[in-house]
Parts: sequence; C-alpha cells; structure tokens
Amino acid sequence: MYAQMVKSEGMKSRDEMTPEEQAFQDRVDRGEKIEPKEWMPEGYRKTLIRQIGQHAHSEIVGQLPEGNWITRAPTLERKAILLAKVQDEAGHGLYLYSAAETLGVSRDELTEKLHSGAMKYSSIFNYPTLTWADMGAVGWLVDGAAIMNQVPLQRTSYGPYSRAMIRICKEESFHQRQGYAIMMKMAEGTPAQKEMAQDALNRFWYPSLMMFGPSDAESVHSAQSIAWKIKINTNDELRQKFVDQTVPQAEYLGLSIPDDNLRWNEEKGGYDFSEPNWSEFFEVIKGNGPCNRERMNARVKAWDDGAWFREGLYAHAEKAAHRRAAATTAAE
Ligand code: BYC
Repeated sequence: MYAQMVKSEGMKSRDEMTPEEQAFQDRVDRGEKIEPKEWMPEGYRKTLIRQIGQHAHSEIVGQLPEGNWITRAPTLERKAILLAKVQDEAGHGLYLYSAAETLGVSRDELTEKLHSGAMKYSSIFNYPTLTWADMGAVGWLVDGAAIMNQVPLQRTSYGPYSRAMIRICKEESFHQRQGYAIMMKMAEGTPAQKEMAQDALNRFWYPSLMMFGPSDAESVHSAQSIAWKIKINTNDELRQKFVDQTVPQAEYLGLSIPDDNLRWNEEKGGYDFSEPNWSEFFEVIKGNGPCNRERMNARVKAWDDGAWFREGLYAHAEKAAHRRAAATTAAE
C-alpha cells in the first residue's frame, strides 16, 4: 500500500546494540517516557534536537505569512482572532525551544543554526499568502495537516516533547476551526469570494501534502525515529489520513480538490490521489522556494533588531546577581 520504508543510516539491529542500548529500547517498547536527565543513545538525543528544533522554528517562521494579514483582516473580530492565533504560534515555538533545551542545546544555538541554514523549518511557510482566503486555507489545510501530524506526537517517547504536544494540539484545533470558518464564509459568499476560496485551495493543496515529508521510500529518518517512538506514524500514513479527512470537508464547502486522479478506493478504504511535485519540495527545503529568502531575512532582522533588548536583560540579570552576592556577604 505504502512505499517501503528505507533503513535509516546507523540504525542497529538488536544484536548490534550494547546492553545499555537494549535496555533503553526495551523501555521505549514498553511505552515508558524518557525524561531529560536519563540515559539515552546519542542518536536519540540528536534526532530529538533536530525534530523538536525544526518544529520550533516552523512555529516561529509560521507567524510570518499570517502576521502579514493582521492589518488587512476584513473585520475587527477577524483581526482579533488572527492576532490571537499568531500569538499562539509564538507560544508553541517557546514550549518547543524549552523542550529542546532539556536535551542540552541552547535556544541561541538553535536560532543560529536556523539563520545559517543548518536547520530547516516547514516547507509550507515558503509559499506566499496572496489573499484573505489564504488565511482560511492556511488555518484549514496547514493547521489541519499540523494536527494530523501532532496528535500522534502526544504519545512520543520523550516526556517534555509529548507534554508540549498535548497543549499545542488543543490550540491547533481552534486554529483549524477558524480557518474552516473563513473558508465557509467565503464559499457561501459572492461568486468572486467563492472563486478566491477555490484559488486558495488550489495553491495550498499540494504544499500541504508536502508538509508530511517525502514518501516513505525517500524518508531517511522514519525507520529509526519510529523504532524510538520519536515518530509514531510514517509520512505516507499521515498524508493518506489527511486526504481522507479533508476531501469531505472540501465537498461540504462546494470546492474542488485540484486533482483529476482523486477517487475513493473501496479496497483500501481511502482516496487515491496524485503525489505532490517532489522535485519542487526538495528545491523548497534546499532554500529555493518562492519565499525562503524573504522569510529568513525577516527572522534575521527581528533577531538583530532585538539584540539591544537581550543585552539589556543580561545586564539587568548581572546587576541583580551582584546585588544578591553583596547582600549575602554583608549578612555574613
Ligand atoms: N519541510 O526523513 P524525513 C506547524 C526534511 S508546521 C521541511 O521524512 P523526518 C504550524 C527532514 O527534516 C509543522 N523539511 O524526516 C502550523 C529531513 O531533513 P534533515 C511543523 C522537511 O524528520 C501552522 C529530510 O527532509 N511540524 O506546526 O523523519 C502555523 C528527510 O525527511 C519536511 C513539525 O515539525 C518539510 N515539510 O520527518 C504555524 C512536526 N519534511 O532534517 C505552525 C514534527 C521533511 O535531515 N516533525 N523534511 O535535514 C515531524 O513530524 C518530522 O520531522 C517530519 C519529517 C514529518 C516533518
């Protein structure tokens, strides 16, 4: 049904594991949570830092395409809702950076790696948001895909990541609903509004399918991450679930999924659908998507512009520490 998963580089069979690694794998297999100070294989730690760090970066960069619409939201109510959603994304980024920090990496190091291109963020945020209907499509499809991926991650083996996911998923569900509500309003509106909704769906459909990552046959990390329960499902499994969930929602809106090959497959109990353009995906994650440069420039500028504020906080912390030390000496 799905493409065969490839063996991840350096993945060990049980016989090749040290006794410590075997005991760790047994804990994961029993469904125990791994906590920050406990022993873990170096590869497990590195994989988590990569995935949680990239997830955090996605939340932060993900604010940009929507933040762009706050000043142009059509009503005060829509403006307040969008503002709250974008603030939620900032909060998600912070929970996730904190979860990554429990693995011995600092937020500054992760930020530096994002800015130098050594770490990625979700491909989806390299596409432009051209009309108000795009806010609907982003909430409906992008947050919808994010939830499909993140609900199983609530059961991931690393404690701090799984707990962050529980909180994040609650908020993501509201995000998806607000996106669908915008799409409903537009789809029930004037012919021009309905056309805008259809155009947004046309542009965001395939990039949303790409969010789940390459096909299982091309996914280099899946086999090891699934064995360690860092990931719970394969990329293709989640993509299929997303399509099956989303097609009836599009039908309810009276909009068409831009895929001539889309049809229900009784035998597999799911839809057959066209794959996204994978060469476009690999170009986008290499940094050559429509908005990669714009997004990174905006992040680097925000970081540089905030330098004076971080320096002020460090100076204040240093002064406070001096004062505390002086008070302790005086009391002795
Ligand atoms: N974009 O072996 P694979 C959100 C990279 S947004 C960019 O399958 P893995 C939000 C992958 O990193 C969603 N890069 O990797 C919603 C790897 O390269 P590296 C953020 C991608 O890690 C609304 C290479 O391709 N969610 O939440 O097993 C508003 C090979 O792939 C992508 C998460 O991050 C992509 N789409 O599986 C605001 C969820 N796909 O690292 C925010 C947590 C793959 O070796 N992450 N790559 O250089 C995951 O579940 C997994 O990391 C992925 C990829 C399914 C994304």
